[in-house]
Amino acid sequence: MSREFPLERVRNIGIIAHIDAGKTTVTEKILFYTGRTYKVGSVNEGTTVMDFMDQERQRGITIKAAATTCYWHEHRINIIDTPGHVDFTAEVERSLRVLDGGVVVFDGVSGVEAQSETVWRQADRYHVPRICFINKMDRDGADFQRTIGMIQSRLGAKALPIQIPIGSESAFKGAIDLLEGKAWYFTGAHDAEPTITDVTEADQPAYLHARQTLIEKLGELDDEIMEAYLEGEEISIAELKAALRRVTLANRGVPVVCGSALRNTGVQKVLDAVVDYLPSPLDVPPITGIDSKTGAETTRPADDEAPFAALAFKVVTDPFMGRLVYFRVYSGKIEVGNQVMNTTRDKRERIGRLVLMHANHREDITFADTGTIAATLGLKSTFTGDTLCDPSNPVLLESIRFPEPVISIAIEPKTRADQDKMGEALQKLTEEDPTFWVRHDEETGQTIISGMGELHLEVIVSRLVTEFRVGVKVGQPRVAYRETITAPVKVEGRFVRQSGGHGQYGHVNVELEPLPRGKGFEFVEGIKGQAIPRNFIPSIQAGIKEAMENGVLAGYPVVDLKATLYDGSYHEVDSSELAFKMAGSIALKEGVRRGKPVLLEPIMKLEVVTPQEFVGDVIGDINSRRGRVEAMDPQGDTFIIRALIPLSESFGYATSLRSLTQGRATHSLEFYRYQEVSAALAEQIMEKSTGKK
Ligand SMILES: Nc1nc2c(ncn2[C@@H]2O[C@H](COP(=O)(O)OP(=O)(O)OP(=O)(O)O)[C@@H](O)[C@H]2O)c(=O)[nH]1
Ligand SMILES: [Mg+2]
Repeated sequence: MSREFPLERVRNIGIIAHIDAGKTTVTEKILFYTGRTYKVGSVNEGTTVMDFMDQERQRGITIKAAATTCYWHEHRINIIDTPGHVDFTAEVERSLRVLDGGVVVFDGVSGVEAQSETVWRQADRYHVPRICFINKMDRDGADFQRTIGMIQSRLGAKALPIQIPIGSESAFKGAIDLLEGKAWYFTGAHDAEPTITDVTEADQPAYLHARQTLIEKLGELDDEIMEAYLEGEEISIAELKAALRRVTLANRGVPVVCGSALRNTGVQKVLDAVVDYLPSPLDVPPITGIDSKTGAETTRPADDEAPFAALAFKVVTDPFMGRLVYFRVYSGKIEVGNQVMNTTRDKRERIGRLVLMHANHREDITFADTGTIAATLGLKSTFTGDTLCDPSNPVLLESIRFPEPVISIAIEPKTRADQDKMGEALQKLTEEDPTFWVRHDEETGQTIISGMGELHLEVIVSRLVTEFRVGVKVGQPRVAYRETITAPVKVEGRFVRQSGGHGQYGHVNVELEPLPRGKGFEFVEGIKGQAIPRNFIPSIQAGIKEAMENGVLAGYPVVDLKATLYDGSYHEVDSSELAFKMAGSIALKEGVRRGKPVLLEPIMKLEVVTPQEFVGDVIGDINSRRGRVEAMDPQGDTFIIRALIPLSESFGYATSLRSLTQGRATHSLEFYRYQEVSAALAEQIMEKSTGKK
């Protein structure tokens, strides 16, 4: 079967940005202009297609990434609209993992905000080529050039404006296309066609200057343009576009366009730029994975005829339909009824139904070919990050890594009936969200839920109540502290029992050393000779790991240490895996106790954008929360304050900032790193947590 859309005419893109930049508004307008919807959805009126969850519509923010497909100039564009709030970073992470290109949206007034920087770095990590859309050009204080400057200075990107705005703020009318040399005027009405005219006399100097600058900048990044430029040749529009495409695909530069999604200005030009400059599945390197038969690294080409390989990136439980597994096909093709191999879990699954997702609507399809982002119903054992592939050509693709939660609260069911429902609901929620963890505290009997921030947990609790109809009581937020050692130690772990008949014998010598922050756990097997038979070593490692789950100071997980097993002994008859596991655990506990243990607390990166008059109050408040101001930059009429602040001091920050600044400042909080807690404070924390336990 030939493809409806040749691969070179497919685009898989994500809309990424800081909270409130206008991603969902842009996406809604894209749906309208591509003919996907007949009415324009509005974030403010709660009528969006993409933000369809109750929680999203009520709060006016995106919580979950939503996918859709539309068509523009004979190209098929699969779009994922992602949330901007950092608490939902997992949604951005998994989207970037399966997308080929990104549209980064900026608020023309605030420019590059904290979370834009975070998603930009995430996109860098996945080598995702992107274009920038400077939105909200209609707002008071919008400034195209300043935002371009910030893209360069704050993101270190080579910004290549391919437009300049016509007018600004309330007089914003459209943009001049620097390649075509045409002016695009928009009336602001959603159903009016743009008027395309020659550049006016008055705008000529600005246009010519900007065009010249673009060609020079492009020349620095592309040899062909440089040559033509030096030869003094006239460079055609097609040549300029081709060069811009090369530069964008190689991640050497980013084309920039502008507009106002709310005022229906410039969105069509964003679509043009997506088609012109963002990659098709053929433009990105073939996906690499591990050949399950040989264990060697292998690749899978973007080709319908190649063996099927796909990555599951999202699981959603639909109350009516059951489990929906979203996946991206990297190679080959799958049809309804086919068997696939889940190489991550070594399980076979049958594809019962295939659907294309349009936010929460499903369109049944009979097959999914290379480059498609689709979902399937009925898979039982497939989870986020799993590989699905052709059973006769098994391959394992790299999974998706997610950050660990930093904040927890205890929740309790209100009634007995709520108890069972709560367990089931939490199970579904953890399946959907890899940054949401649930744990049962043995000592207090409480259920502890953990997530990325206060808003994250607040949304989960609201969903429990409204979506799953579970009555719950919620405790105070708690910090996910960690423990670690600060000095190297050598310790012995012995687990020896002689109780007539068969005894137990495990004996290990382990050296523990501190590792730098964020390094986790490392195990080194350094036994000389045959002190312990090899088959017991995995048990020792498992014993150490298990003991690390509960530290010695206040029972928090132990992190950032290296354990070297350097000696030990065994008994011909009495040694067992269990005995060695116990010995490993004993050694670890003893080692941590003697290795000058300390408590670590999560430190958050805080960024506040505030009118100048409140700068003093905001800084005073940060200082009183054990925070440290790192930088303060004026930006237009406002100030950006960057600070580090312990998570434990950040609870309720949104409310207190609102009252300090009459609601005129915005902020974002994001996990930065773990840091040692002072001895005095550690004392208090230990008292509290051991008291509670
Ligand atoms: N003035 C103006 N407001 C806009 C524009 N685009 C969006 N907005 C408004 O900005 C607010 C946020 O828009 P959204 O589209 O929800 O932003 P978002 O980036 O999707 O936000 P999150 O998904 O929560 O990160 C809404 O009130 C929009 O109406 C624009 O071009 N001009
Ligand atoms: Mg949104």
